[in-house]
Amino acid sequence: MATFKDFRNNVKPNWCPGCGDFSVQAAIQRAAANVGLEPENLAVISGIGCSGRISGYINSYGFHGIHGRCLPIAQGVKMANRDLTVIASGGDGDGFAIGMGHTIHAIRRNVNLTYIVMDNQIYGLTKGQTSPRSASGFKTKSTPAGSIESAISPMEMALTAGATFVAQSFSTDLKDLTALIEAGIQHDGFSLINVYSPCVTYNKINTYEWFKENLTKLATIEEYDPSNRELAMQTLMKHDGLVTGLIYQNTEQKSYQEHLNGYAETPLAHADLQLDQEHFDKLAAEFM
Ligand SMILES: Cc1ncc(C[n+]2csc(CCOP(=O)(O)OP(=O)(O)O)c2C)c(N)n1
Ligand code: SF4
Repeated sequence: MATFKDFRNNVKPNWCPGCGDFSVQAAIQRAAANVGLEPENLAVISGIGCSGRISGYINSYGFHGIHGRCLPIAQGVKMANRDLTVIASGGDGDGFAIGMGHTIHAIRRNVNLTYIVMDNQIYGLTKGQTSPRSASGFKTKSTPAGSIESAISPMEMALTAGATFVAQSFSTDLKDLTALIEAGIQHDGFSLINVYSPCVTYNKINTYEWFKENLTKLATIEEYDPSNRELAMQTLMKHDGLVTGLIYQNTEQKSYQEHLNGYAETPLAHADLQLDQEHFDKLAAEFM
């Protein structure tokens, strides 16, 4: 049986020392081993950004896609090969700016995969511009007088889009984050896990200390019930989204695959797709 070490490869991450993304990488590796996967059972699909490099740092199948497009690729991989556990991952810019259309539709489509967003509330790779997760007033090179836009609330957005699994974590809470990723992998449907993952180089506001002071663990809220969508929304609004833990899970709703009429028993990846001569000639004739 694989251990988390089997999900390591020999590529040294070039994240800045102290970047929150290191813990997310470790949590994915631990969760994959804890749920009994072998490296050949896992595909990690990422977008572009510092966070997007993660697919290259895990010993599994991987695809480093294009900016904001990890979800279309990840959904395609899962539809073509249901035997793979698929994790999509990227930054808050990747998922909530250029990729937001894909994020909302992937949530409501409910394909069985886990989407992990490394939310540092800034664009890291391009050297520190405002992201849709930056608070209004946030000063960066792209907003020297402070951002005049308000920040997106991804967890509230996910609930309204019909999400069946919504969770949030903080990268230093390795144990909690690992458990949430395990639960996300085991959830039969689309799971969104937003991870506060500080950018120590460009975001001097939302630091490790800032999160420690401002985050509330749902486990400490008496009578919190993650199956209650209304309570989840109220709690998010009350805490300005700054909560960690399993926010909402709906185990009743079927995944996209289960709904799909005619979804073949044999995954496309294992099907014999070779055309015999007769079929090839017939197809070719259509283009003559
Ligand atoms: C189509 C396209 N638009 C813009 C870019 C430039 N770009 C690369 S990464 C990035 C944002 C990175 O921020 P985020 O997704 O939050 O990830 P982080 O680097 O913070 O982990 C941008 C705008 C690009 N590579 N491709
Ligand atoms: S720039 Fe920020 S997000 Fe990128 S590796 Fe460095 S600390 Fe991490």
